[in-house]
Amino acid sequence: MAIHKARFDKEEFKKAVVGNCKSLYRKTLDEASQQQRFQSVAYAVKDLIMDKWIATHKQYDKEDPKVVYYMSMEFLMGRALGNNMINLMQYKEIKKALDELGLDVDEIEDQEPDPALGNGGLGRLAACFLDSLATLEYPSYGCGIRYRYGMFKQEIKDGYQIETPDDWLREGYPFEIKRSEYRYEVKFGGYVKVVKDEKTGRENFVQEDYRSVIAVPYDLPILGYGNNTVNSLRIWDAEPVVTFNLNSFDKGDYQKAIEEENLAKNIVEVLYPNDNHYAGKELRLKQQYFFVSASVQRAVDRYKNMHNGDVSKLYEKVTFQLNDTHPTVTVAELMRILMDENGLDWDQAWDITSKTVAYTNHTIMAEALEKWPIELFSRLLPRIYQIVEEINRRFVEEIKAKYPGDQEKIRKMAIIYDGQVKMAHLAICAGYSVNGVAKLHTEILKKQELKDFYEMMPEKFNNKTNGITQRRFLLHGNPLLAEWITDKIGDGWITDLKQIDKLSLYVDDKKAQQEFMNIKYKNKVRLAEYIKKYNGIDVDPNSIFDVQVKRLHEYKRQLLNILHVMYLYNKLKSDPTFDMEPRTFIFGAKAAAGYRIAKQTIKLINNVANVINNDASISGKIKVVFIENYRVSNGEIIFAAADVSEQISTASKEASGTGNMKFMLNGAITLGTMDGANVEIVQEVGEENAVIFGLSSDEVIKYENEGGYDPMEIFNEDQDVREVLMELINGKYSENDPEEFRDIYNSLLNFQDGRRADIYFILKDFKSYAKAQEEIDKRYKDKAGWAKTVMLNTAKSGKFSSDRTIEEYVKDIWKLEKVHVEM
Ligand code: GPQ
Repeated sequence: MAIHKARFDKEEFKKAVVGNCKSLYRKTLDEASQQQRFQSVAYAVKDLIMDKWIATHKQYDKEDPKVVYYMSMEFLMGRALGNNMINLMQYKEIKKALDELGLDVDEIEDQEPDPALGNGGLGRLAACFLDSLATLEYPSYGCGIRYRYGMFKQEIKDGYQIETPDDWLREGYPFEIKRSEYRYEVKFGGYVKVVKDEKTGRENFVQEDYRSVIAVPYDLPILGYGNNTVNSLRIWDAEPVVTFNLNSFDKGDYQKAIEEENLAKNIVEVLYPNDNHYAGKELRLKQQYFFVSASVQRAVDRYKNMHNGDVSKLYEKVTFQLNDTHPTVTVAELMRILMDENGLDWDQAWDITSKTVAYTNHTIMAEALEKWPIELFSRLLPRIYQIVEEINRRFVEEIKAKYPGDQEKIRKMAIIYDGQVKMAHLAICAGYSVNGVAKLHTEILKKQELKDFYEMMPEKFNNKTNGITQRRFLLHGNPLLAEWITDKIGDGWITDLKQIDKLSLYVDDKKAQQEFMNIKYKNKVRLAEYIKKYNGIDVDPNSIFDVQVKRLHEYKRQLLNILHVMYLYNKLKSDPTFDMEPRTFIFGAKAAAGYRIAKQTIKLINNVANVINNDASISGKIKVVFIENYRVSNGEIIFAAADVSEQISTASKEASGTGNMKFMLNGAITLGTMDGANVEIVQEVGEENAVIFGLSSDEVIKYENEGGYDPMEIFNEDQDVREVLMELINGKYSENDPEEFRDIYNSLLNFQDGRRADIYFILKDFKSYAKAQEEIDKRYKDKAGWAKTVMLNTAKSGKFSSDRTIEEYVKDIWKLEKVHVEM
């Protein structure tokens, strides 16, 4: 790839910063607050982006390339300033300019709120994909929602998670631009009137008596690394149709004006903080249709403008990728626009739609499946529901034709069944591609979860193993290692991560090992300082940094981790000769606000931390730290500092995982189950350079099909496990309320609320996990062996770049062509 490095005029840049401060705040830089300085710098950087952004879209208008619209309820972007400086290839130059202005680049970057318009892996994947698309010069739009409040901020008070609103727009977000010219009306409710056109005999469907909002887009620039491509992330805000609806007021329809005002305000108010979980809230369906309708209207209009108003070949230039089922109403909305607004008949519209929409599945967790009650769905989206009904009717006919007399197939595959609209079935039926996000996950989809669909339409199914962008998670997050790697093998890895394999040559080189471990040590010092500052806890950078950061979910088994810490602590206390490498167990996780047992687990981790960290008798052999408000920005610091990457989900449950890849890239060893992309990590790095434990996915699935296993047997036979479990309810970690962790205890041992005991096989895997942890301890004692292993993890991480993932989507699904932007 030809890397393009633009001229950078340092003096001009400095002038711009000073000028911005003056025009924005009427202040000199000295007088300005840190936030105001950040804003002044950010606007100066935005200026550097603007010409490229314009040039990119001019080029797209001229060449009329095929475009992918990445439809997602979530984009977990993380901070933009540093990333933009990097992708402009001007990080050092700008840092120098800031130095000369007396500004510290780290402090300035630290002023930016993390745009956190996502929950976890799914939203962060979308952000990595946008970075790769721009870097690889593929035309694309991210389409989403401009939530007024993103992912909540987490505070820990007295060991409990407290959620506070993420008011990320309070100071104004410097990188966005409002695009009032692209406003669209989105209609909700009312009823559908059928109007017969007397001349043509055609039936037209008209929505009446509806409420509507105006969708107004804001664009965020997405910079390619070292090129002139600047794509857009388009996030939609909602405004009332008329702010004070005088018209309606005059007509006495005051109520309607108020309702529309409220609809607009509520719709984009907040991101639902659920990860891998469907809550069935009406407002959530409104959010989905809101951004989908606006995005599809815009995409169709753009296409029509470029093709004389003729939509019949839309699929040649437009493709919509559905990031899970959340935007699946895209299917029906596109049908509606093609038929009701462009006069196509059903077959024409279906032909186009089913060549335009593709679907990615991100989970097999049953509780995540979106199944809207017909009552709600049809009341909110009457015309869309009609269309879904007709899609379903035709699909059921197809099923009948293929499997005559097989009622069971219809029950399992119909889009509408049992009073519910099943979004995954709609996405699969209408989509031209269905993909999973790691090899194992896709196999499970084909063999279990979506077996019937796979049998009926095998050609649609394919795998796209997830990836991450090395620009953020190594180049920006770990500058010391990035520089060292570039010294050794050149900078090709930045846009071609496969090249990082060249480091393999150095893994037995003592000097290189020493350098690599020195960098790891410095990164551990950086994290230790962060922990001291935000947690007030002293941790030893010479101890093993053993890290589990990800959303709190039972299937991810943070509980297994902390139970093992309790077990280790018991061992240390009871056996004075027990020898272990000092270990710092680091956790970071947000729990959905309504997820009780997840919140209890956070409290448990904090209470265990409290007891252990304050026990002088173990002389600091174990420390436990819960990092508050885990998010993209502190994640970058955490990945760089980790020795051990905890990827311990119940096998079969984690579709892919992407944190696992970030740790690997930064030189940590995976301690994990054979789940999600861990399987492929082990394949790349070699079994001997990971530590694997636990049931296989086949074993888990087999138990599940047989109705589970009996954790009581383990409780009765394994004294160590029993001791730890009793400590959950004897007040050892909850002096004030011995009952505090009763739910956790029960979840492991008792059938309750219609749920089997220990459905995530925590006790079943406990012994094998403890052994794996011993293995880690043993390996760490061998310094050279350890260095080699973690270096190999970095060296063998090439496959896990989102650049590779995107190239696969482009080749197999989207069929895009690169557009090179000259300046
Ligand atoms: N994932 Cl369905 C989420 O983060 N949120 C969700 O609502 C769903 C999936 C994750 C999934 O759990 C991880 O295993 C994947 O690595 C990630 O999506 C990206 O595919």
